[in-house]
Amino acid sequence: MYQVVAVDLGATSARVMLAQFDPLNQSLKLQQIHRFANHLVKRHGQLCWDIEHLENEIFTTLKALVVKGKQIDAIGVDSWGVDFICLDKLGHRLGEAVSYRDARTHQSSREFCEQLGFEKLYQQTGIQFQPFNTLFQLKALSQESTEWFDQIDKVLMLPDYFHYRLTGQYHWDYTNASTTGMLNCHSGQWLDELVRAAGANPNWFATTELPGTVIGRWDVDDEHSIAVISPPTHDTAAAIAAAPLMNDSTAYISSGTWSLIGIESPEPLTSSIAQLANLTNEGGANRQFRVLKNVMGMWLIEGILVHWPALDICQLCQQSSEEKGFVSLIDPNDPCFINPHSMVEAIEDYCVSHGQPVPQSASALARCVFDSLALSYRDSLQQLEQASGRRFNAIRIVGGGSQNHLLNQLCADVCQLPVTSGPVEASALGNIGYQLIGLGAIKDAQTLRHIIANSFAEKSFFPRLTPKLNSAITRFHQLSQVSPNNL
Ligand code: LRH
Repeated sequence: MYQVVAVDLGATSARVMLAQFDPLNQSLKLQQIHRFANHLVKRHGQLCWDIEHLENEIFTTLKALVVKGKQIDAIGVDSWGVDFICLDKLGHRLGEAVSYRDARTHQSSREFCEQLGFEKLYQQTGIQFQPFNTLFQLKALSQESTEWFDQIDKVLMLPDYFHYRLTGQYHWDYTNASTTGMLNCHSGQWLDELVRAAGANPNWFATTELPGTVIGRWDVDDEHSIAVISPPTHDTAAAIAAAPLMNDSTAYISSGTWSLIGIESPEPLTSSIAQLANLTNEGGANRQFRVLKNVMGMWLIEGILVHWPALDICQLCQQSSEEKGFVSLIDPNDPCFINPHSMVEAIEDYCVSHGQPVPQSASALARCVFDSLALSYRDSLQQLEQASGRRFNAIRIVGGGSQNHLLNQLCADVCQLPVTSGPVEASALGNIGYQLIGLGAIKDAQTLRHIIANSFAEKSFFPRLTPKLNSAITRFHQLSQVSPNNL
């Protein structure tokens, strides 16, 4: 029996999961050890991650597991992409872990991108335009005249920072490095010229490595030392690695704070169609490309729930399933939703400015979001079909958001495709799976998917006839003009 721990950091909630893998029966069991809130904090006028809080929760939980006498064969950390930490020569942290939701890049990113020529950039990196790509964050940092800027010796993506804190080793995981927008998508190498253009130094980074690599050991105390094995450290890469995708005609949605909707492809898709649709080509755990579209996901719902603290997501979904559908619609990717002062006001203002009724309750607001997300999935699927030349006949939804039966059903209805949901803990499972591959306990990526498919429950949703669908699609298209200007 193997026991492996995944630290899976989400933008709003983080968890430490313990997995047991039985090699004889090829079965995997997952247990939640600890779940804790993750939140943004304001530091020196910037929105940052509370890095001390995260580190404290991680180390306390891991130590408690060891003290309880749990045999642990390996540990690995994954988190959201693009964000990083700077270190000095001695390995000390410089500054804060500024969040991608901070506005520091929102103006300048577009200018910088135009200066570099987005088409050339896209051809080289295959990475979508998002104002928060690491490339633009580094540019903003280099222009901030921070007093410690000259002391930067290394830049680590967030999960690799925690790996470093555990092992003392520096490591750059390929999947997360691909989200920086600074890797050549064909060679997987850092584009030094681009790194320099961002005001950064190519020496701050080293060669990326594939998931499954042993990074080092965490010496807990005199008696205990545990291997630290790199998972796909980008949570989306981990989630897709755990999605039981068995053929090319199934599209996936990794549903959480974001809805990442896409396909796997052996090569990057960088045609003008893909560029116009702002599809990204992120590095997959299994050397495939994750060709996908970022759609603003549960972030919108989390923003609504802030205003109704007594409501939980299950109650909200139940109530919104009783609301009339397709009354008011939003473009979920409109930049006004990336970090509004109030999500409710942002949705209300959007409805007013687009001549639609203002939703009058939490459930009506949520229904507006769910309908709009499903419509947005439909458009994204069409863009993916155009860019890849494939036809989809099914959708697999994984991640925390896959527990939302209302959204799963709406997705099936609006896309007119069967939907299968699960596993819920996809990123933790992808994390664990690649540690087990690293340990030699699981043969390869495909075997991992079979093991996950056989070990965890799934649920099916079949498309139903939806009377107001066509007019809703037309109205939605009037709102969301497909353009890379949209986030
Ligand atoms: C999802 C995610 C997504 C990125 C965003 C920053 O958690 O990693 O893939 O685009 O966060």
